[in-house]
Amino acid sequence: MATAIKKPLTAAQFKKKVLQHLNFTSSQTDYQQDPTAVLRAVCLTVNEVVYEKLTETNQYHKEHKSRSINYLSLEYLMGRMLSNNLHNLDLFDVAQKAVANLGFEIEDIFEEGHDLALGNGGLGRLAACFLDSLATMDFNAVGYGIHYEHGLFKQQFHQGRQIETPDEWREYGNPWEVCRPEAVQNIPLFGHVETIANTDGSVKKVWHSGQTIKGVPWDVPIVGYNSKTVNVLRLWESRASSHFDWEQFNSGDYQDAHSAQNHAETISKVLYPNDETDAGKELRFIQQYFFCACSVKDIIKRYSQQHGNDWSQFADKVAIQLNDTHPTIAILELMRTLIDEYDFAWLDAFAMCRKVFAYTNHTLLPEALEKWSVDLFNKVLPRHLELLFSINEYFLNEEVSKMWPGNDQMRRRLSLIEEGETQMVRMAHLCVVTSFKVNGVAQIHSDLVKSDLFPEFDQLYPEKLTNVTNGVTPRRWLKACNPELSKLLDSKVKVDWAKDLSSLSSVAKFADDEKFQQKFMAIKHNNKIKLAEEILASTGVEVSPDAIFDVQIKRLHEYKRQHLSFMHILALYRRLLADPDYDMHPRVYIFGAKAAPGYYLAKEIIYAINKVADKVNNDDRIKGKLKVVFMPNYRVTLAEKIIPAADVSEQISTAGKEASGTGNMKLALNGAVTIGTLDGANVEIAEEVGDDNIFIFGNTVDDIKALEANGYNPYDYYNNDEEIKACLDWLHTDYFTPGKPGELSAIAHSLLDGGDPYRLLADFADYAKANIALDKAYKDKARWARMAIINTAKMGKFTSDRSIQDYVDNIWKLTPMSSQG
Ligand code: NBG
Repeated sequence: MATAIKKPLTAAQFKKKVLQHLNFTSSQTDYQQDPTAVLRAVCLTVNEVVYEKLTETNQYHKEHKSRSINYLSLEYLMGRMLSNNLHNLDLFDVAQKAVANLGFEIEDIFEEGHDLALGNGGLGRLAACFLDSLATMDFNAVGYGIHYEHGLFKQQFHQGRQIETPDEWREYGNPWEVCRPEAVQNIPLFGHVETIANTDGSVKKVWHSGQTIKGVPWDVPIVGYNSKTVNVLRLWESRASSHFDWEQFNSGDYQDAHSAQNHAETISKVLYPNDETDAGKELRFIQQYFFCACSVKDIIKRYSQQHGNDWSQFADKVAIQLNDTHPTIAILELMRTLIDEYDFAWLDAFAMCRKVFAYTNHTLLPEALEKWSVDLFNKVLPRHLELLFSINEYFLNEEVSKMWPGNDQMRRRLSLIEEGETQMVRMAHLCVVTSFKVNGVAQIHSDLVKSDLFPEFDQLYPEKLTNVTNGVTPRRWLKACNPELSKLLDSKVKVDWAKDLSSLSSVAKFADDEKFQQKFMAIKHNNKIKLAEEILASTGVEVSPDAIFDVQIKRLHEYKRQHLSFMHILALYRRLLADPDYDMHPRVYIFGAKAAPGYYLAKEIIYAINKVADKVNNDDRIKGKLKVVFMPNYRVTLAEKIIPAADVSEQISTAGKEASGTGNMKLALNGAVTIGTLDGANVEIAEEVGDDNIFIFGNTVDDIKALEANGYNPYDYYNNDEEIKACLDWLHTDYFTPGKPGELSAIAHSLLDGGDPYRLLADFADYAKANIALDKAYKDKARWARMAIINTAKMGKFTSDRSIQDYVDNIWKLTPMSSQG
């Protein structure tokens, strides 16, 4: 199993197959004019290899009755698939040659592909990295999610403001997915519960649903890197169960005949575009239930195919990971199924759930901790609500009251139901109570989950709360996106670093080697030239690859503090205006970020950055020392272009707010040096690279707590720091928005009268100071090269393979294919 896989096709064979697909699948003989047709034919060719391996993988796990991990996530940010699949199958060179023979550059063919953007940000991209690692490490895993018709919106800027347009990723089909009619599920919703008395005095509950939705699965194959495995990502699409009402249609009521179908199909129509916060909408709740119910039914079906009606091994064979609280209803669905459909006793069903589910927490932000009203639950899922109440009763009486006898306050605090004007269900509490493990996503975050978020639960269940630090796949985030650097690393590292990332640490010994430094930095420079071209094409701004490329790419959120960097840009601009010879190496600030469409201040921040960019980029007085670009439509594919070209990685969230971050890992892996706070995984990155190779600044979690205990007042900073005052006052003028004073005031308001909720002003001075140190370090070429090399060399810990191994060892207890014999 572990041996290298032999190339399944030669370039000549590959080309022949592509031509066959062009001829016989697409009937496209005039392909020279049609790179899209070539892309499709190449994908179909790759699929021949992929599906053969998928069949073998399935066969193997069937024979071995392998334990499986079932990853439930409402989001998967897959990006494009072709380049990744070619690398993972070791067919990249073959395909490149074959396509060149047909008269195309492989990169141009890639450009024809759509991103699978079925996610918002970190959480969705993490799920995608985990699927890559699970397949690479030969684990039996299925990802479950929703087949959204529209993924994350496309972003454009109109006079500096964000405009959203729908994402049409599969308008003309998606070559990577296959529909599985044999695995369709029917999902009941609404209705009421009937209580039927049995002759023995017990009762049976029967849920009479008001509507049934059909769940149609689409499978996207997940190809492991240099492994035997192809797993699947199974995405559910909703359809009306009775497809079309012909009777109604024949009676002339055309509109109504359609409406049930439209209503049902709405469920998988669109991804909710909120990153950390939740909309709390009925449709979102139904989305969650729909996909959980389809997935639980599918998991049970797969199990039954091997074990029939013998439930004794279920918990040994099945683990279900909940990616945040979004799929929590899966717990109640399994409870319901076991009790109502398989006659389990309540306690046995509950015990089973507690052996099967594990939950990952991805944020401490209170607004992101999901709550659903009891009324909504009752309307959509009346039977599940009953079960929820029964779990709560058991939990409060048998566990909370035994641990804290007579403590009603504790019962109220821990209850699965929040009492108030409207009763709300606390989904995170249900997760913690019913899961066998709960993990945070970086050490500092997991510590805060224990100490600040769930301290009582940690007392109640001492072994349950744990940490698994996030990671990223080095296949996509180094090998595929940065081919030149990958080749350089290949020349120095004897083993396959893409599968064993810690082996890169051996490169650290070349950190002071002048020749190696030159090669490393020449690659960075080339990548910067390419990005400069992309910047020119997408923003019209010309930037010099000799400048520092300072990158901040992530969702737009106040806690991530893009506006801290923005404030610092204003400060630099002021310094340059006051003294055009102000000593700084030229710097290009590169932003990429989408704001949730309803997030007012986030959109104002985008607007402000764009307006300041217009001014700064066209101001000859500052001699091109400062440039600012906001690249539109940030997404996985754009990240793959920006990251290899970054010199500086901005990771400047308020300490305690960013659970982990994963962009921080990708950037450092590609030789960018971090300027960041002691937050999320930055803390562990600093431990790995050492203090000399990172710029840490700002208040720590404890400092922030102390600041708040003393009564935080942003005006203290405004009144005492001339630069802060000048920059904030500037925003009220029309300097950046001629004729329209005050257009950028919203940021200043939020930082002053709004109380500066993310303590930006408290970190400003130290951030500015760290930037001076950074500027100085960059001017020393050898020193900077050393820092960049060390960053790449020391990222071994942050491969998602290590994260998955941690999950496997501490939570899932799986055995890979290779070790099962
Ligand atoms: C995000 C955190 C990030 C973290 C990713 C992946 C959500 C709700 N949370 O810090 O903000 O890296 O999850 O764990 O998207």
